[in-house]
Parts: sequence; C-alpha cells; structure tokens
Amino acid sequence: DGSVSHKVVFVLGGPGSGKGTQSARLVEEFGLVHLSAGDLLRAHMKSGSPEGQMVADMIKDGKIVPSHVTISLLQQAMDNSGKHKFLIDGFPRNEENRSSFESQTGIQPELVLFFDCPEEVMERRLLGRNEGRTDDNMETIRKRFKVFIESSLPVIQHYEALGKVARINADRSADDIYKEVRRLVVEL
Ligand code: UP5
Ligand code: MG
Repeated sequence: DGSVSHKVVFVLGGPGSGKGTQSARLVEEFGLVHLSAGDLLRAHMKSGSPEGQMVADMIKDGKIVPSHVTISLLQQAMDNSGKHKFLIDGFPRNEENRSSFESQTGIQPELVLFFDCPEEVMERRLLGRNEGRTDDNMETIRKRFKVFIESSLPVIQHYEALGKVARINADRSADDIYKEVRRLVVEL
C-alpha cells in the first residue's frame, strides 16, 4: 500500500511550545505536508455530527480524543494529499495513540522533534494567543499541562530509547529555534 515509503516526522511538545509555528516554517521551506492533529480535530468538531460534538467536549476539557478518531482523520489527510512526506504535529499524545498508529499504518517516524519549554512560558503564550480556542483558558490549560506530563511524555521517552528524539530548547525566539530545527530536517 506504499506506507513503507511514507516518511514521517512527529512534532511533539507541550501546549504552546511552538509546534504549529515551527511546523509552518518547515513546510514553507521543505514542502512537507503539515498535518496538525489538533487542527484536523477542530475541523471535525464543526461537522455537526455526534462524533464532532464528542471531540468538541473533549478538547474543551483538555482530554485526549480516542485514537480511532484521530488516526482516521490523519490517514484520510495523508491519502488525500497524494504526497509521502509528512510533518505530524501534536500526535501521538499517549502510548495508545502511538501503538495504534504504528500498527494501523505500518509507519515508524524518521525523527521526533521535541519542543521542550517551561510551563510558565507556554502558559503566557497560550493566554496571549487570542484565536478563540475553547481550550485557551486557565482552567483547561492546567488540565492540558497535566495530560502532557502524564500521558504524552511517555511517548517521547519511548522514542528517546529508540534514538529518534531531537530535544530542542523552545524557550527562545522562533527564529533561533528554527535555525536549529531546519538543520535537523534538512538531513532527512
Ligand atoms: N509562539 C510560538 N513560538 C514562540 C516563540 N518561540 N516565542 C514566543 N512566542 C511564540 O504557539 C503558541 C503561541 O505562542 C502562538 O501565539 C505563537 O505565536 C506563540 P503554537 O506554535 O501555536 O504552539 P503549539 O505547540 O502548536 O500550541 P497548541 O496550543 O496548538 O498545542 P496543543 O498541543 O495544546 O494543541 P493541539 O492543537 O495539538 O491539541 C489541542 C487539543 O486537541 C488537545 O488538548 C486534545 O484535547 C486534542 N488532541 C487530541 O485529542 N489528540 C491529538 O492527537 C491532538 C489533539
Ligand atoms: Mg498547535
């Protein structure tokens, strides 16, 4: 099915660490396909279906949406792109996401970018964003941080053990971060 030829980079890091910002730059320079799991889920929640409503409720509460929903959105987006190099931003968020994605798609990431950023810096960025996201309020931000530490960090540790993680200090200007990030991706 061609999945063996798919090249995937996972872009991980806490809420507000700069995944979307850096992904947009990489896409512009390298022409990869940017798949933000959060953006796909936010589009899906506007579909008006019962599943869309469930996704909306979970995002507002900072919870991780069931894998089958996210993976089917990612799979569709990959299929529809007609391309084979992808930057997957904000996924996988827990071990179940990771193992289901790997077994269902047969894809292993080439590289995992981990944007490491102190919570107080991420909090300030999220509260300053003002894009009307239902999860950018102090109550939900606290829950997102907790879910990140408890459920998402183990995914990064899993890939660290496989030598796939590039840890990037994300508490710097977007320009400084990108200088480091582009050098990692240019090598792929
Ligand atoms: N900014 C960025 N970089 C900066 C820098 N270096 N210096 C100063 N400011 C910087 O950046 C956030 C803000 O900071 C922006 O205003 C930006 O200009 C500024 P951004 O690049 O948007 O950061 P990002 O890491 O993408 O933050 P985001 O809020 O998108 O991260 P989340 O991981 O919280 O959000 P995501 O959309 O991935 O997920 C949202 C929710 O969807 C999850 O909580 C969950 O409920 C659900 N979800 C799932 O259930 N499953 C999934 O697989 C994915 C999502
Ligand atoms: Mg984002």
